Amino acid sequence: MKTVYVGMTADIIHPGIVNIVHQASLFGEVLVGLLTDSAIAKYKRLPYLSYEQRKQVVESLRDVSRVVPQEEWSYIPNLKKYRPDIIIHGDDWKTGVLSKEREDVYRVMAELGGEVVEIPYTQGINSTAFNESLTSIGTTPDLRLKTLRRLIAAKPVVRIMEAHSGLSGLIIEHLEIPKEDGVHRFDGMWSSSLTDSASKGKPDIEAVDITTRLQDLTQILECTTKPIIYDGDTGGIPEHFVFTVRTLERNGISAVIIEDKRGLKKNSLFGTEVEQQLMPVEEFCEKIQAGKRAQVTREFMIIARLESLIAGKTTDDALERALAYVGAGADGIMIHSKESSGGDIREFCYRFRGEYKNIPLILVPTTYNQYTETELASWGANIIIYANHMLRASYPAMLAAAKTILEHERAKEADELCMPIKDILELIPGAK
Ligand code: SPV
Ligand code: MG
Repeated sequence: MKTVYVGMTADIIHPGIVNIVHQASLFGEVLVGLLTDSAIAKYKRLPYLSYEQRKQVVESLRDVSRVVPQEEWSYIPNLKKYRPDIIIHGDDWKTGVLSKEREDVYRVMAELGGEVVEIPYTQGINSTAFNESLTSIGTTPDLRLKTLRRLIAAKPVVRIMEAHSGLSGLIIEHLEIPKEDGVHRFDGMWSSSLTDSASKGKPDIEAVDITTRLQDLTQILECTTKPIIYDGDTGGIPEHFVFTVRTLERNGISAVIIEDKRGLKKNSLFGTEVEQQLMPVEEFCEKIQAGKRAQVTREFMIIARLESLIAGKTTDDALERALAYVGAGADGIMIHSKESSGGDIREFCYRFRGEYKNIPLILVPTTYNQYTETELASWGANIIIYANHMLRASYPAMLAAAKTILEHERAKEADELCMPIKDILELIPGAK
């Protein structure tokens, strides 16, 4: 009996897949290489179903003999490992992004003495089209909430961008840039206290309450599907924090980050220009524990944010606190600094990683922005947050247009600073 290899994601089992598997079974025993979350994450969004769920579905297909993980986007490592007699693929890979992969597969199968069989692609049915329509239907709070942990497990570094409105959320939801190592996109959104406050003309001092911030968040939730990390400031008193945790979970937010400051909170990027009081370690641990006790889902994350470096304290102080917070149940650590060299952050990361290999580490490189995501990941970071860039980019653009109109006493000159009317009309699907 020959072995026939078929690679697939199988998030949605449709007649096109059933057809390929059936065709494969006519040649021999069907070995399905099921792409893992990390194999998929380089090129596509994470599937809706987890690997285990997809495996369960594929194993139950009549024509499938065995399912093995395909850990890479490329078929090559598995072809070398399992040495199938035949690999079967839809003929849609002759052109487009998969054409290079097709060449490699032909070469490797020839080396292995095997064969490549291409079968006609089922017109009008493919997973990408299904995925697009699923995205347009939306997501559920439960599904969205769980996605952050899956992304952390699947990706070398999770890329998060600040959103403060539906419109900024839409950019983050849809923007994609094809690069050599895959398709780059933002993995999720940061609900920033700084930009939520600034967009309301308020200072970043916890003056905008959670009910008000949830109104902005609701706009974002309505038109996006990606996970959200909520900037919880100090979290308030523990008795209030427990309600925040449940409110966020109910809305499908994946994580809250709370910082270990007390008294009147001022924005961290002021550093020691303003008084930044740190909370005693025990007290902050109690707040984390209260939050963990209150949470209903298993997947929600409470991340402890260290303000030691912001308050002019040492890396030793930050590390000591980090260990205590992890001990208290924090699901991740965010370390912040306004130093532009990044040296203090790097030192912290190395020392923290010396203690904990796997606790998620979050960085917000606003001032030390010369480092790439790959460099920050090599220090041990799992999540990079671009904390304020959508708002900071929009303000100068609005200001320039307003200035031009004031100066010329008409709007003609502002046109080149603005998107065309046609584009704004068509920006949101379904407007016509
Ligand atoms: C925010 O975006 O509100 C933050 C990050 O908390 S920072 O402004 O750098 O403190
Ligand atoms: Mg903040």
